[in-house]
Amino acid sequence: MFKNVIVKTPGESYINGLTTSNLGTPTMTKALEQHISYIEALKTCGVEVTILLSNPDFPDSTFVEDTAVLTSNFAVVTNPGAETRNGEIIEMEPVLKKFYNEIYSVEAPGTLDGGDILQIEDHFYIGISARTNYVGATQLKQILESENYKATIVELKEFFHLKTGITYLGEGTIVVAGEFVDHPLFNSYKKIVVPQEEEYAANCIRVNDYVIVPAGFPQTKQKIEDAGYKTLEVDTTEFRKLDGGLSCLSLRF
Ligand code: CIR
Repeated sequence: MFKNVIVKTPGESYINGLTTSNLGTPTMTKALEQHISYIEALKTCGVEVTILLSNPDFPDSTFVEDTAVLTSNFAVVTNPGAETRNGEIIEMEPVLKKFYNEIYSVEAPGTLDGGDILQIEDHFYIGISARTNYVGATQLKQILESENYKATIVELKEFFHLKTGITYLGEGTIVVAGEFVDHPLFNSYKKIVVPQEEEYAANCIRVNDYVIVPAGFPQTKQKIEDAGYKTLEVDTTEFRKLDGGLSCLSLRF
C-alpha cells in the first residue's frame, strides 16, 4: 500500500522542457488542468498528496519521478542524466528528509533517472538508457543489495526510460510493450501485452486499489480490467508532448 505521493505543479517554463516527440508544444492551461486531474485520481486511491510548487528554473521538474528512488524505509536521491534537469535534486532532497531518516545518493560520474527504475516486489530492475549510465546503475544496485533487495541491470534498446515500456501491477503481473514483450528477464511474470498502437499506455501506475491509466487507450484499459483491476483514466496529452507519462509525474511511497 502507498501512503504518500509527491507531485510538483508544472511551472510557466514547462513548455520549454526537453522532448524527443514531435507532438507539438504543450498548452499550459491544459497541462495544469491535467495535473489537477492526476492529483484527484491519486486522492481517490487514498494517498496523501504533497504538492510542491513549480520552479521556472527547471522546466521538466513536474516529472518528479526522475529525482529519487523510494522504498518503504530509505530514499535514494538520483543524479539525473540530462544537464538541464540535474539541479532538480537540490529541491527534492529537503522534501525527502521530511519523510526519511536514511537517504543515499547516486554520485557523478554516475547518472540515473528514476524513470529507469522498476520495482517488482523485492527485486529492482535498473535500465541503462540515454539518461542512466552503468556507473549510476551499479551504484544503485550496490545500495539496494546492501539493504537486502535484489537488483538487475537491464539494457534498453529503444524505450526512453525503462518504465516507458513496462509497469508492475502487483500479484506477479506486468504490463509490457515493445522490447519488453518477449524480454527474457521478464518471462516469469504474468504479462498484459499492450498493442503497438497503444504503446504509450504501458506507462500506467498501480496505486492501492486502482490502476491509473492514460485516457485514450481502450484496448489496454480493457485488458487491465479483464485481469481484475479497477481503473481510473487521466488525460495526459500535454505530458506526452514532453515524453512524460503517468509514472513520471509522481513519487509514490
Ligand atoms: C525529460 O526529457 O526528462 C522529460 N521531458 C520527460 C521525463 C519523463 N520521465 C519519466 O519517464 N520518468
